[in-house]
Amino acid sequence: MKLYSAHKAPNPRRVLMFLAEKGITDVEVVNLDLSAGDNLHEDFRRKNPMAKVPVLELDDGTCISECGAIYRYLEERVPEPALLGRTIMEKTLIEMWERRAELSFMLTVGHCFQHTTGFFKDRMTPIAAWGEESGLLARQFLPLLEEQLTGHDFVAGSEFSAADITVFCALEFAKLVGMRPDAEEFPALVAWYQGIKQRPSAAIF
Ligand SMILES: N[C@@H](CCC(=O)N[C@@H](CS)C(=O)NCC(=O)O)C(=O)O
Repeated sequence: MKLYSAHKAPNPRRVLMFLAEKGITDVEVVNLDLSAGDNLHEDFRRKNPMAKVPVLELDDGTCISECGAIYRYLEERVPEPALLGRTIMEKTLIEMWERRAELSFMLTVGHCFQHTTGFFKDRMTPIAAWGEESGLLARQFLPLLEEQLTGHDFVAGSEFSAADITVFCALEFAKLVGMRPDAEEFPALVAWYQGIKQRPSAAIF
C-alpha cells in the first residue's frame, strides 16, 4: 500500500496516527509538496479527483480518499485494536463524534487557516471575513468537547477511537491560527489533550 501524504498536513496526519495505533507498517508514505501544487497535477487527480491528500493506494491500484473511508478500509482489514467501535452503540457514537469533529472543527479550523493566511491563494480566493468567522465557529466546538470530556475518558466514550484522532489532529492544526484551549476554561479538554500527546502515535507527523 502507498499513502499519499504531505508533511505537517492535518488530514494525512489523521491517517498516519490511525496506522500507528493499528500497528500497520507495510505502507510506503509518499509526501507531496502541497504549496508547490504537487496535488493539482493530472496524475494525482487520477488518484483523487478532489486533488487532496490523504490517498491510500492499494496494491491493485484502487485509490481511497477521504479519511473516514480510509479509516473504514483499515479497520476492516485490521480489526484490532478497534478504532471505530465494536458494539452497535460504540460504532454509532464514534461515527457521531468523528463527523462532528471533522465537519464542525477540522473543517472550520481549515477554513480559518486558508482564508486568514492565504496559504492556498494560488488556487482559491481567500476571504478574510470568512476566515475570521470560521475561527469563531471552530471555537464554538471547544465547550462541546469540554462537556463531553468531563465524565468521559475519551471523545466518544470510555475507549480511545478515531474520534480522538480527528479532534487531536484538528487541535494541533488550530495552533497555527492561535487557538490553544486554556486549562482554566477547558480543564477536561486540556487534560485529555495532554494524555493523547503522550501516545507514540501522536509523535508521527
Ligand atoms: N475531507 C478530506 C479533506 C482532505 C484535505 O483537505 N486535505 C488537504 C490537506 S490537510 C489538502 O490536500 N489540501 C490541498 C489543497 O487544497 O490544494 C479528507 O477527509 O481526507
